[in-house]
Order: sequence, then structure tokens, then C-alpha cells
Amino acid sequence: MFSVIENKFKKKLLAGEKQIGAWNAVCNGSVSELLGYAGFDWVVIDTEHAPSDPITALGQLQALEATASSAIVRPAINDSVLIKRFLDIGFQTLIIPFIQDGSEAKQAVASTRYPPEGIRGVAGTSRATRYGSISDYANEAYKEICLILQLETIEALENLDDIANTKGVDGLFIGPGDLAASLGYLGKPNHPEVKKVIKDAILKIKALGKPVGIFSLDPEYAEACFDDGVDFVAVAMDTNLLMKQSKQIISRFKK
Ligand code: 3PY
Ligand code: MG
Repeated sequence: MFSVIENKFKKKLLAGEKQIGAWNAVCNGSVSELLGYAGFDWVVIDTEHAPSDPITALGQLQALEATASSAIVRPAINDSVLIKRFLDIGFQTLIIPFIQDGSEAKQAVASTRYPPEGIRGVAGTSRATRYGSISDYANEAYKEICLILQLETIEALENLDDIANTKGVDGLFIGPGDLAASLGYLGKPNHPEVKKVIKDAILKIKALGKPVGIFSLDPEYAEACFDDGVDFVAVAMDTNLLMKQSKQIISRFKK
């Protein structure tokens, strides 16, 4: 018998350590593993805007666990059944998209907690319990679960205080793509107006004492976000890296 597995990502987040991560959209363990061995602090296995589902995500998680990188999963939606399945597989950190208000934040927290605090269903011999080998998993699991909620609409920013102050929320994550769309700047996450709204949100979240993350493939903007107090930034994405480098080498030979 052994104890609940320590969540390195959560530990560093609570210690105020800055972390960089990568988005894993290719639903294949070899790519997750590659990103892990490359040295990112964390890797998000995306199931919202990528084909991955619990079965492929399991292989990706197993591959990442062999590396020093922390695995995170983004379920497609704030749904207690989906969240339960990812937790039972053994994910400990989740980024939930499109949280709009305090009640949705509460629902997300409840999905990660067993009764009486929450509504997570009980499975004694899941992979999360190492098939029944982790003593007292039921009572201890929540301590190592890290729940990050995505803010990506005007409505979410209007309800920022309620979302951030919901007990059990470990951090927030800004989605610049969807936020830009919500602000009327579809496809323009780098528009100055969008950046202004994002900066205000970052400062507000930090003033509330919560860790915050963001997605940005522009290293200069990522650095500026870190300077503004952001704790973790997704600075790379597998599909983007592969396409960018492929185009570069092709253009070298085909004028
Ligand atoms: C967004 O930009 O909308 C995100 O969800 C981050 O990937
Ligand atoms: Mg989004």
C-alpha cells in the first residue's frame, strides 16, 4: 500500500514557482512523451479542441508519467461524468474550459470531490487508486487534485470574483482565443484591446491571491505575462511547432 501521489504541478503552483507548458493536441502517446522529455514543466492533453478521449488520453498520461513533466487534461466541457472518468484514469490536474460564473465553478469543484462535499462517483480499484493500492485514496485524493478554471468570455470576467473565490478552485486560466471572440475580436487575440482586458484580469486575479495561467505562442507576450504576475504559460503547441517547422524547411527548398 502507498499514499496518494504528490502533484508536482500543484506544489510548484502553490510555491509561486513559474512554469512553462505545452499544448498536446496530437492524440498519441509518443508526442506527449516527446514533449515531456523536451523539458516542459507541464503538458496539457487537450480533449476540447483535439480528437483525444479518455482512452487515448490514458496512453498519453502513461507516456508522460515516464518523464519529469506534469500531465494536465482539458476535458471538452464542465461535465461531472467526463471529469470523473479523467480522475479515475489518474489525472490529478484539470483545466476546465468556459466557466461562466460562481455556480459553474462550484459544480466543477463538486465533480472532483466525493460526497458529502461533492458528487464524484466512487471506484475502489481505478487506475487513480493504483488499482486499490493507495490506502485512503477516497479521503486524501482531493489534496493532490489541482482544479484550474478557464476564463474566456466577457461574462466570465464579470463574474471573476465569484469564480476565483470558490472554495476548491486552485487557479484560473485565460483563453485569449475565445476571449478575443467574446470581445468582438474573433481571430485577433493579439489586438491591443484584448491584451488590455487580459492584463486587467491578470492583475485582478493576482490581487485576489489566485494563481493564473495563459496560452500564448508569442514568447515576448508570454514573458510580458510572466512580468505581470502570471504563474504558468503554455508557450508551445505540438501541431503549431510541427506545421511551422515543416513550412520552414519546405520553403527552403521550394521557392
Ligand atoms: C483559448 O485561447 O480560447 C484557449 O482555450 C486556450 O487554448
Ligand atoms: Mg478556449
